[in-house]
Amino acid sequence: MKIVKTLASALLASVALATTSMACEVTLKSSDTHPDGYPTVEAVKHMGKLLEERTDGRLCVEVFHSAQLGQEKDTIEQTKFGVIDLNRVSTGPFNNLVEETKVISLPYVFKSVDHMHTVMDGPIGDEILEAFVPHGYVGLAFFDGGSRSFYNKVKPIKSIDDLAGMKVRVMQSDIFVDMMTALGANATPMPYGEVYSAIQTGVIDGAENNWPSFESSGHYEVAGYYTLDQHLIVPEVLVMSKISWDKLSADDQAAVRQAARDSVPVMRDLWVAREKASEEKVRAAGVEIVEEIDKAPFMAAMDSVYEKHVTSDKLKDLVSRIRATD
Ligand code: GTR
Repeated sequence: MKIVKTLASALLASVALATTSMACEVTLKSSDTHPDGYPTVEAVKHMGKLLEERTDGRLCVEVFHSAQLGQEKDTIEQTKFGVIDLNRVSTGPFNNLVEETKVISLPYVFKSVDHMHTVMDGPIGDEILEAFVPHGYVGLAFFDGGSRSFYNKVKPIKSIDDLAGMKVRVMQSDIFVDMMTALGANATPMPYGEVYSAIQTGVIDGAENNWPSFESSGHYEVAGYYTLDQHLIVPEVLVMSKISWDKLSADDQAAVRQAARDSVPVMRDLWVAREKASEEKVRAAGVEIVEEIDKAPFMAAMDSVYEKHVTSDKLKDLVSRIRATD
């Protein structure tokens, strides 16, 4: 009896598999460092549903969440080689590869999240998406990453002076290393997935991120002080491997691009809700939050970062156009 049951379920499973692969001629493999349910993961799943409907099931997307395919820097490389088709990452780890992404990773370059939306939804956003192509990626859409602030396990940061000598993890980009140096701290670039245990064991004192990442990563469990200095508003990006892209017909390419664009408003709604829920969870856990902080000295300290990184005419022009956008 047991054997019959096992055989029957094996048969059912193979029928299910066959149905899936018959329905989807091409299943695009998509990477995300965040867990299932996180706004970026859900937005790419939504994009996949739209694509499946609009191509009569020819194109599907499978999202590998929770860094199943690796940490961001490694997945960015694998995407270039077409091992991964789609990748949702912060634009930070792209800074050393695609020069134009540097301008949207600069501290305090955006006045607010609304300002970031206006810039990224307009011609500057399109120009930066285009800039990925010569490097082996097709930029499809920008997602939200809220604003990032400092957290640590040692003490509440109430001014720049409190950061002096602190070991703070940053994303792997020279801009963020220089940002921490300018603030008098010791920058430790490391992959996101290593941050929890690095704080726990004291390898670093803290890191920086938005509410949803601070919460979903569990970093708030080991870093009890969060200061809302909002030094970075870094958009996130969904890219496709140019190798995978070139295998698609022009119609399918257009469908991918449109589905990605249509996932943006969905992502933004999910983001607003998740920010609120994460904030509530972190506050309820007893994390000490420094709400009011004079940002002026933090902003003034960033002059050296701009001087070092905004050197070409192209980047200077982009920065001044971002600043001139209302
Ligand atoms: C998150 C972002 C991730 C990753 C992470 C990090 O806010 O969504 O893509 O970049 O930060 O700090 O590495």
